Amino acid sequence: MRAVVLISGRGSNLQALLAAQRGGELGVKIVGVISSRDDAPGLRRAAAAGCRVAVVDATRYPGRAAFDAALSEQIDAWQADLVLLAGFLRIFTDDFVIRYQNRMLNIHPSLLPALRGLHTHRRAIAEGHTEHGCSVHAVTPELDGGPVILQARVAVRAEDDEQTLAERVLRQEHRIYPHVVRWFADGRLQLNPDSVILDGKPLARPLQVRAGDPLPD
Ligand code: NHR
Ligand code: GAR
Repeated sequence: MRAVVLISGRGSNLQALLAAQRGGELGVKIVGVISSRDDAPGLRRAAAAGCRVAVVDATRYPGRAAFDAALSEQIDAWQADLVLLAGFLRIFTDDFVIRYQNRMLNIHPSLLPALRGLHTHRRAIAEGHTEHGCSVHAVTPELDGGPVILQARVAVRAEDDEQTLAERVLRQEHRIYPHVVRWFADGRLQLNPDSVILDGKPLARPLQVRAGDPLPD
């Protein structure tokens, strides 16, 4: 199975996926990495790992539809079976999402449906949340609204600031994202527009782990 990873920045989730691939634990081959920014540090990680890279610079397209068209041209040239968003910062048009419906995943830094959108750590602290975390979900046209597969819960500490909280959540992102990709690769996970099937059974609610706990099989 062939996966393409979409990034916009640092690329630490990409790095976690590449590490899992190297360890034989990912189950899919990352055939290319596409960045929406030409200065994304993640591009260097991809190149260092021997991955093909492409830049589809969002600032060079007149609108979302033109950007998405260029993106899908590259994804399709690489014949991706699976599209993985990893810190990707551009909202897609419905047409793009529908094209990759049922084969596109995202890692989002909150316990969805709480805190959709950006700056989730800052908002978790500002709103006084005592728990925070991250979610792997199927991408649907509704922003951060697709069915959630696996979440990791992280306690918010009184002394946390945006950065310390983000660091602890990020460590969990790096655990749960490769794990869910493996389920997909093994044919255990099927994505539908408003449900996900794991091992033949619809998930009534997301699977959850706490930060220290082992991941579900
Ligand atoms: N597109 C669709 N249609 N549905 C989803 O669920 C998507 C998506 C595109 C990206 C990732 C998401 C996240 O994990 C994602 C999910 C970007 C923004 C955003 O506001 C929000 C959520 C996510 C990604 N982007 C601004 C925009 O106007 C730009 C922000 C910037 O460039 O700094 O595209 O949180
Ligand atoms: C991660 O925390 C990811 O969940 C989040 O941005 C960070 C990217 O880090 N994604 C979003 O907020 C998407 N809008 P990375 O580039 O090191 O993987």
